[in-house]
Amino acid sequence: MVTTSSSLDDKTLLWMYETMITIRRFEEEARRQADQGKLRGMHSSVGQEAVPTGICAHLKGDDYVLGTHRSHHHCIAKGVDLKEMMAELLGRATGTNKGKGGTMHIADMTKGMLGANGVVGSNIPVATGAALSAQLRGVDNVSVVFFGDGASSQGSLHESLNLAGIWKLPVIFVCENNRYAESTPSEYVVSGGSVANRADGYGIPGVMADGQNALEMYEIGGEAVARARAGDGPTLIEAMTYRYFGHFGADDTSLYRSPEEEEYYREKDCLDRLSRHIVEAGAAGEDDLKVIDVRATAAVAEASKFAEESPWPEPGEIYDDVYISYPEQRFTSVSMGEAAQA
Ligand SMILES: Cc1ncc(C[n+]2csc(CCOP(=O)(O)OP(=O)(O)O)c2C)c(N)n1
Ligand SMILES: [Mg+2]
Repeated sequence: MVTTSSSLDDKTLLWMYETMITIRRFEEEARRQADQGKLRGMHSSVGQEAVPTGICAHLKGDDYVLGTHRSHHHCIAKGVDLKEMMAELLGRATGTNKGKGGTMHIADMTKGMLGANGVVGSNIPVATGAALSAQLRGVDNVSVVFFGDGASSQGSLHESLNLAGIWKLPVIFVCENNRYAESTPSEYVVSGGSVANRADGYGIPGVMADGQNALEMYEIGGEAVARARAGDGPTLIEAMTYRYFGHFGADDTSLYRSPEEEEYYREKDCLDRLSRHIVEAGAAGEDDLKVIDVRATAAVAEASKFAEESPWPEPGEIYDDVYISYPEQRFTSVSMGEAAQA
C-alpha cells in the first residue's frame, strides 16, 4: 500500500474523492438513461474511477488526454463539463460535440480532452502526435492516453511506444487492464505476462499499478507526468482494475466470469478505500464526505435536467463540423485531373 506523500495534501485528496464520486454518480445516472432507451452504446466505467483521477490530478488544463469507447471517467477527471457531457450522451445540440459524437466520442478541446474514440487502439498514435506537437513547439505540455488491455495488442501501441521511445516524447501510455476485452480474459491474449513488461523492448519505464488504489495511481502518475514534463520521455503504466458491469448495457457477465470473482474485486472498491484513508488520515470526516457525495449527486441531476431540456440538433446542421472545409481554391480553381497533370 502506498501511503500519502507530502505532495498529496488534503485538498488534493478531497479533489480526488469528489472527482471519483462524481464519476460514479454520473455513470449511475447514464445507466438509468440507457435503461430507459434514451442513449445507446454506453460502456460504464464504474470500478475504474481511480485510474484517470490519480493521473489527471497532475495535469494542467492545457495538457492533453485521449480516451476510448469507455471514457466518461477520463472526461470527468480532465474537467469536462457534466452538463455538456450528459447532453452529448443524449444527442442534444448543447453537447460537447453538438450531439453528433455521443457517449463514445466526447471531446472538448478547451479542456485538453482531445477525444474519446470508438475504434479500439486508434487514439494511441493521436496522443503520440499531440506529444510530438508539444515537443516541436517547445512547450511543456504532456499527453496522456488511456486504452484497454484488449487495445494493448494492437500494432498502434507498439508503433507509438517505439516512436515515443526514440524521440523521448512527453506521452504517458496508460493501459486500464480491467481483465477483459469484451469476454476475452487478458491473461489469455497478453503474451509475455503483462502489458507493462512490453516497455522493456522499447527502452522506456513500464510500471504495474493497483488501479483500485487512488493513492498509488497518484504516486505513479506523478512520477510519469514529471518525467514527461522534464523532457525525459514516455512511461507505460499498466493499471490493474475491474469494470463492475458488463462490457456494455446488455452484456451478461455470468457467461464469462463468476460471482465470486466479481465480489472479490468489489471488496477492493477504489472509492471505499479512498474514503477510509481520508477519514483515517484526518483529512475529513464521514459527514464531510457525505456532503461531497450529495453535491456530486446534485450536479449530476442538474446535468441530466439540462440535457433533457436541451434542443435536438437541427437536421440542416448534419454536415456542420463533420468535414474539414479546405480552402475553396483547392477544389474550385483546379480540377483533380488538372492538379494531377500540373
Ligand atoms: C478496431 C476495433 N476492433 C474491434 C472493436 C470492437 N470492440 C469494441 S470494445 C472492444 C473490447 C476492447 O477491450 P479493451 O481494450 O480491454 O477495453 P475495455 O472495453 O475493457 O475498456 C472491442 C473488441 C472496435 N471497436 N474497434
Ligand atoms: Mg479491457
